[in-house]
Amino acid sequence: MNVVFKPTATGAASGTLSFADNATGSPQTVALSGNGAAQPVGAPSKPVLDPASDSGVKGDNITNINTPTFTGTAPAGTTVGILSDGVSVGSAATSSTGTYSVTTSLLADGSHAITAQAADAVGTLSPASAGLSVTIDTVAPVVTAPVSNLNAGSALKLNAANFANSTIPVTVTWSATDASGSIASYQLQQKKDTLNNLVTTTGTFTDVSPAPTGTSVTLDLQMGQVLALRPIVLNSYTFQVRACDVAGNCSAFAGAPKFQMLPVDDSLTSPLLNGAGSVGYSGSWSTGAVSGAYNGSVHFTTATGATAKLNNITFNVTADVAWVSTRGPDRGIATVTVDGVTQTVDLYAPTAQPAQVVFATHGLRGGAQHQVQVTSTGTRNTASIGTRVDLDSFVAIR
Ligand SMILES: [Ca+2]
Ligand SMILES: [Ca+2]
Repeated sequence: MNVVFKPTATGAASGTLSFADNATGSPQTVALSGNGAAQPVGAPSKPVLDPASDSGVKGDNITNINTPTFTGTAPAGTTVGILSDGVSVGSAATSSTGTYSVTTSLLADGSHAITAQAADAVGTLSPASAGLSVTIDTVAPVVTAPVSNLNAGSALKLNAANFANSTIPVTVTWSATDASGSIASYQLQQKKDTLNNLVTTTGTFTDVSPAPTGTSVTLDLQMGQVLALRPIVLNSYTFQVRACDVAGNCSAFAGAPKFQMLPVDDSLTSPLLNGAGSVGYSGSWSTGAVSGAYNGSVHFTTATGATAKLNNITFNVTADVAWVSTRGPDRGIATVTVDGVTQTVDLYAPTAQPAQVVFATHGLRGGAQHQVQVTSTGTRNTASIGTRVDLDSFVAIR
């Protein structure tokens, strides 16, 4: 019989070997001693961030869970330690089937190189595993409140059966920043309150669908109506937006002040509602039907220097005013003056285009008076065959 004494732990080791037989003096014992050499321990597999610890987008290893769990495989009987940037942040025994699962202590926000290292029963360490880059992000984006603007170059969508349901494009814009990640999504919500024939209906916030993919979206908002011999319909809109980053952190909603959409039709030569606008004309203006115009008709002039001025309007919040007109082959050039600043608007187009937003001014200060006036110049684009200038409506968000 041959017996081999081979200590597996590092350093001096001893033992006894006993022989038992039926002879006198049995058992006989032989002392054993020797020096053990360290047995290599295999490196664990590269750590995997447990999907339950990978918040927001799955599989991107960007998470807001700052005590994440990592899993992998390692030699059975070992203890696996997880290191973040080389510093131990947790350990656990490897299962009998050679798997490990370690939940770390708190990791600071930022990017970390995560490695695993196994130790056997006597503390012999394996090489470190391959590293996994993980980003901890617990900070939500910061988002600004949305701003709503009317747009020159857009057009109304007329509802001739019910002008109050005609719409005007409004561009809602906001901004967002995220310190350590990137923005994954926005949630824009709209609330519409309606005053219809003296009855107020208060809306609730609902998501604008589809959800915006950028920081701006253009929506067709119902204009309402302030027209003689019709029920007054005034819509007020409130927008709020929040941003969520790829780690799943969402900002609070940032809300804009409620604004009212106020159409001031050309027909309103005196105010129907206190502060809700009218148009003051000077010079020679006529009225006429235009198919596709708001309320079906416009004021128009070819007289040089004839003016149409937005009067009797109260601006409650930072406001925009749009001038809605007709473009066409016989339309001329007008100027628009806002608080003393004058711009030129050419109404020529090769084909007739009613209900066009030909001008919009932005950011009129709330609580202040503002002068908005259209002036016919009596001039025209060389392509035009006329100098006619139409006032279909002013529209304010106020
Ligand atoms: Ca993630
Ligand atoms: Ca009109």
